[in-house]
Amino acid sequence: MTDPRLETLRQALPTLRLSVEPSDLEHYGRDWTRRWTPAPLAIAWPADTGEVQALLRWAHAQRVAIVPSGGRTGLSGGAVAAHGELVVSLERMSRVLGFDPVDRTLTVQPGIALQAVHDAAAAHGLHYPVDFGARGSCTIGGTIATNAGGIRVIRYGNTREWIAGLKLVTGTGALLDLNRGLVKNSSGYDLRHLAIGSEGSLGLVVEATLKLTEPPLPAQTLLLALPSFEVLMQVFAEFRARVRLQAFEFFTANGLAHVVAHGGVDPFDARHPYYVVAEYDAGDDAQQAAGLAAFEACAEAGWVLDGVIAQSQAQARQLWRLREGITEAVARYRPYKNDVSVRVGAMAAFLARAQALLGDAYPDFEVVWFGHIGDGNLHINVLQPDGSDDAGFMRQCAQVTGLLAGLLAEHGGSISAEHGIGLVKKPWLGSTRGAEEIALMRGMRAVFDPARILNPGKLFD
Ligand code: 2HG
Ligand code: ZN
Repeated sequence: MTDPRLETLRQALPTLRLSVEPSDLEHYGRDWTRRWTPAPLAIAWPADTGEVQALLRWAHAQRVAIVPSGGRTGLSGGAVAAHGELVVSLERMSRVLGFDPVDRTLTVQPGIALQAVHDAAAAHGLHYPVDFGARGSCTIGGTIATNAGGIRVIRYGNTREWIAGLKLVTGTGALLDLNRGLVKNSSGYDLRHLAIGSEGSLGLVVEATLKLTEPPLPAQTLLLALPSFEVLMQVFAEFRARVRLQAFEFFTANGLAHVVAHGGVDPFDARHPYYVVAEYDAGDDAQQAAGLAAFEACAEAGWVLDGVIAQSQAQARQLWRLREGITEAVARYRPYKNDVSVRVGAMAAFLARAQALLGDAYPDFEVVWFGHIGDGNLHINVLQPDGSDDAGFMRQCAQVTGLLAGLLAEHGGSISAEHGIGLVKKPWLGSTRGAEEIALMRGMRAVFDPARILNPGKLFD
């Protein structure tokens, strides 16, 4: 450990676990983007809030940049450390600290995996409803830092809705206890909500009090094959009018093909242009009948090319895999990802324009489209052709993102729906946020972190 700054850290915090092992630097210096070469100064694993505070006081004094690190499943480069930063992994702070049956809250440390939160809530007969494919590895701290969305937003909203309290350590090492689990708190600025979605730029979450709810009703899962996106939106409207949706997710034939190549099972005999995995409340006969009626109405209208209603939990899981398996199935192509949103009502018009734009811009690249219909959130994965040159591919993708950003601005949309801005989308923040708004955000960052040590270079400069 030769860097003199690390020696001062050792002196300031003799008990802190630290590593400069090349394998640790490599592992903890990257996220799922795989576009930057990890080059952190070192990795630190604080054991508790006191160590995080001491660490940040030291970093503030020494002007050492910090990259907070959870499960590193992020897709925007928010957890990348490529410029000699100190990565602060919160994985040792992964305990459930408490459960309150009256408030129906679970208090956890930031490094706990989302799946472990689901399990802890279930052990008390309750439910934490934020959910998505990376549930096994992503951590609650990371979901808060990005205001993560996922597959249940249509019913439950984003992470923001489920945070009753937060403890945050700022860039000077100060500990803020934000909202303290209160339901009502009309006492000025809600800094909790400022911290949610701040991508580690205002502080490190060291504790979160999560709201819990009743477990969802038993659900019916179905997969529909559809001829066009316009029809898909009509089917969405029909289902939404007749049943209480828990999820309504779409993908296209090539996305399905990638998942099938990775062991997914296509229940249909032929491939179709669009697919939807939908899930709706089916707790009693009336709800089941309503779902069946929605399905029949869509079939009678000639909208459905094929369809299957899951007959068991195992089959429902198989259908879900076709949608949730896409990210992993295409990962080997190191896709350039866009994660954009428009108002739900503007989806069809936006998608038609975006598909035309990308069809022209990427005649030679395979583009995989999927996403969360009920939230107006499209995922666009541009697959890098095998053997192509990295820099050229990224240049072309960046150019097209510029065009897409223009289209989003026209439609009043956002360049990042749920993955965050990080490094990947930083150049286009201005397509979604006004110049005055960004200037205010910069000012807020300077208040929380006057030495600019918290995840510098992410979100905006
Ligand atoms: C999903 O909805 C995730 O599956 C990942 O947000 C999206 O890989 C992606 O682009
Ligand atoms: Zn998503």
